[in-house]
Amino acid sequence: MTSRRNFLTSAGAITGAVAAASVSKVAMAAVPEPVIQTRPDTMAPLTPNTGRPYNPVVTLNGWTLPWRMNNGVKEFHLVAEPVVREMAPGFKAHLWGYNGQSPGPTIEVVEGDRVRIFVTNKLPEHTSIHWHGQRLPNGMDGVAGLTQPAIPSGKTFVYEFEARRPGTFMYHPHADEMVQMAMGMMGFWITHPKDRHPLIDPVDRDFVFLLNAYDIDPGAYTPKIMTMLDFNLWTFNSRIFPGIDSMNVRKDDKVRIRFGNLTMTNHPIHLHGHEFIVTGTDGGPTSKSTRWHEVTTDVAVGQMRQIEFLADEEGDWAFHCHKSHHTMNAMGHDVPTMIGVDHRGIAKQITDVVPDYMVMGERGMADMTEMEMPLPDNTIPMMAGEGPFGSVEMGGMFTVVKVRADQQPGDYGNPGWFKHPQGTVAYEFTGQLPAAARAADAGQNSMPRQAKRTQDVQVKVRKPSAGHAGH
Ligand SMILES: [Cu+2]
Repeated sequence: MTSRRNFLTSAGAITGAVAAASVSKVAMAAVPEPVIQTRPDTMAPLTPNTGRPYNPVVTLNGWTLPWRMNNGVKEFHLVAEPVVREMAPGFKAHLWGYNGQSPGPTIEVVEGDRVRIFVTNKLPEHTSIHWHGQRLPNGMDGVAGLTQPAIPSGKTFVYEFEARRPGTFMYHPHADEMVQMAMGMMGFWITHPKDRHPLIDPVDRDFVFLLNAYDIDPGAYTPKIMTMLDFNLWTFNSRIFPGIDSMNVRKDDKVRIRFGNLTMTNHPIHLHGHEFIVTGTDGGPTSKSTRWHEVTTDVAVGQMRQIEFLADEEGDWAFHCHKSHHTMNAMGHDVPTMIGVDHRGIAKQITDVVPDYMVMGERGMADMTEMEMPLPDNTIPMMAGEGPFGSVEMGGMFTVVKVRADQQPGDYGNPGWFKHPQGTVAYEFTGQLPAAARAADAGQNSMPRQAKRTQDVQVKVRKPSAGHAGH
C-alpha cells in the first residue's frame, strides 16, 4: 500500500514509474498496487503525466485515484472497505468507502480511453460497482444479479470498457445498495473531452463533490441504515460545515463546480454573489439553447449538475443547499419549539439526568450557540463555524467560494477571510427611528375585509409535533 502523500510530492509519479520502460511487462504485477488515502483534506489536482493530457479537477475534501498504463489501457484499483471518515474536526464516522475514504477517490479519464478497473471487496458482504451514466457493454454495468454475479467478500473483479462519452459521472454499488450507499459507498468520475469540444469550455478551476446524507445519533459512530427520509447529517462529500473546505479561486477565473446527488431527497444548490449556467448533467453537456442564468439549481436524487460562472466579484460567497434543514448538523429529533419559553435553567437540570437532552432556545435556535449545552462525545454542534463577524450558525451542506484578486493560478490554498473595502459592510443605524406607519383603516386596503366577518382569528405557526420528519 502506498501513501498518497508520497506520490503527491511528484504528482503522477507512480503512474510514471510503472509505465517506464525499466519495468518489463513480465515484472508488471497483474493487478496495480492499490493507493490508499486516509486524510480528509482537499488534495492538489493530479496532473496527468501519461496518456492524453487534460485539466484535472479538484475533489472537495477528496482526491483523485492514480492509475498505471498497461499496454495502452488505464488501470485503476478500487478497494471497497470499511473506513473512518472525519466528517468535521472532532467528529468521526464509521463508514464504508473505497481506498481509505468515503466517498471513494475521483476517477479521471479522457474520452476514448480504454479503462480497466480492478475492484477488491474487503467488506463483510458482497458488492458490485455501477458506473452511473456511462455508455458501456451491458455486462460491465455492475448490477449484481442482473448483469453479473455479486463480488463476494474477499474477491477481486475486473471491469473494462471504453470511456466513450465526455462528462460528469459517478460510481456506486448496485448490490445491497440501500445499506451500502447509506454507509457512504460512492465516488465521482470525470471523462474529460479528448479535443476541444463545442459544448465543453476550458475552465480555470474545476471542483467536484457528491451530496450524501447520514443518520448518526449524537454520540454514535455508525449510520442507521434503515433511515429513509429522516437523516440528520447533510454532507458535501461526507463532510459537514464547518468541516467542508472552501473553494478558493482567483478573481475573473472561469469556475466549474460539478456535483451529484446520492441522498434520498433533492437539494437546491445555491451560490451567492454570482449567477451561473448549468452546462452539463450526467447525460452529458447541455446544448447551448437550453442554458439560462440561475443562482440556484435543484439536483434530484440520482442526478448530477455541472455549473459554470465567471468569478468576477471578490469576497467570501456562501455556497449551500437552500433547504434550511440541510444546513444544520446532528440534532435529536422531536425537538419541541420553545420560542417564548425561558427554559434555560430547567435545561441545565434536565441534562444532569438525560445527558443527550437538547432543546431549542426561547428566541429561536440561534440561542443554542450560547447555551453551552453539554454534548455527548463524538458530536458536533447543530450549528457551528466561526466567521470573522461571529457564529455563522450553519452546519451541513454549506461552504464558501472565496474569490481573491491575488489568489495565484493553481493555488488552491485558503486565503483567510475577505478584507472588505472600507464602507462596504452592512452597519448599524444609530439615528432616530420613525414610528411605524400602519394601515389604520381596513376600508382603505385594496382588498377590503368581508363585511360579514365578526371576529378576527389569530393563529400561531408552529412545526408539527413530529418535528423534523419528512424533509
Ligand atoms: Cu439539501
